[in-house]
Amino acid sequence: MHGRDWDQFLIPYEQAVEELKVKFRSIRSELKRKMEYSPIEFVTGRVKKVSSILEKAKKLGIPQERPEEVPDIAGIRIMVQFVDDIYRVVQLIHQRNGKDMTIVEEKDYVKNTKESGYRSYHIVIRYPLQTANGEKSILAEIQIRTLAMNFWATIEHSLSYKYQGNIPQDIKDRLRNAAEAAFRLDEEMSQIREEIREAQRHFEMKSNQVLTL
Ligand code: 0O2
Repeated sequence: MHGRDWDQFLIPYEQAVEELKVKFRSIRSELKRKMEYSPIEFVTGRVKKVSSILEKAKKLGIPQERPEEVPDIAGIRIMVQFVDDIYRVVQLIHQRNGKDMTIVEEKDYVKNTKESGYRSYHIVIRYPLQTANGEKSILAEIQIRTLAMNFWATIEHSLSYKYQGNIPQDIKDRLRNAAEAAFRLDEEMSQIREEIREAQRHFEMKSNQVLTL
């Protein structure tokens, strides 16, 4: 595929990322407006770069002429405050299964931490789109993680990029320690979750009062 073909190929993936961001952000704002607890803190999304698609296809043994089999060309990330919230979001996605999305694969790297120290919950979905040329469905990956997991993964990802995947052993060891610290932070926060939630509710109610004055 050449430049313009890739541009065309990526159009539905861009559309899927935009639609999925709107859908998950809407869940957050709907729950907030109903003064209910939202397990979703914030949502981001990206379309994978062409060079990364080709690299990933190679790694997964996918033929270059079938890039649509790469599962995470469209990627959505949902950040939550507490580990329990990850499973609440997973439940929300299960409820949508067979409706506006179909679950293809799930990987729980929260319970099964990766060798690197990486933790997150991954769900690959098949997502149908209405395009100018009719219906088309594509694969998308949803990653769900706490703020602490996201902090660690973002730092580790940039170091991995800097060292082209070969992070020196001493830095790897420190990253594993940092992952352990992030795990403990999540545990500590979960212990005082109710205390934190009460403070946040109080704060939100106060800000709403100021806004309506
Ligand atoms: P990018 O730039 O984020 O898109 P693998 O591909 O072998 O690492 P696996 O088990 O095939 O992982 O899983 P999956 O579900 O496809 O997850 C791959 C994605 O998860 C990665 O995408 C990362 O986003 C994230 N991820 C997995 N392992 C790690 C890790 O050790 N550190 C960090 N920071 N992220 C990880 P890409 O395509 O590698 O990168």
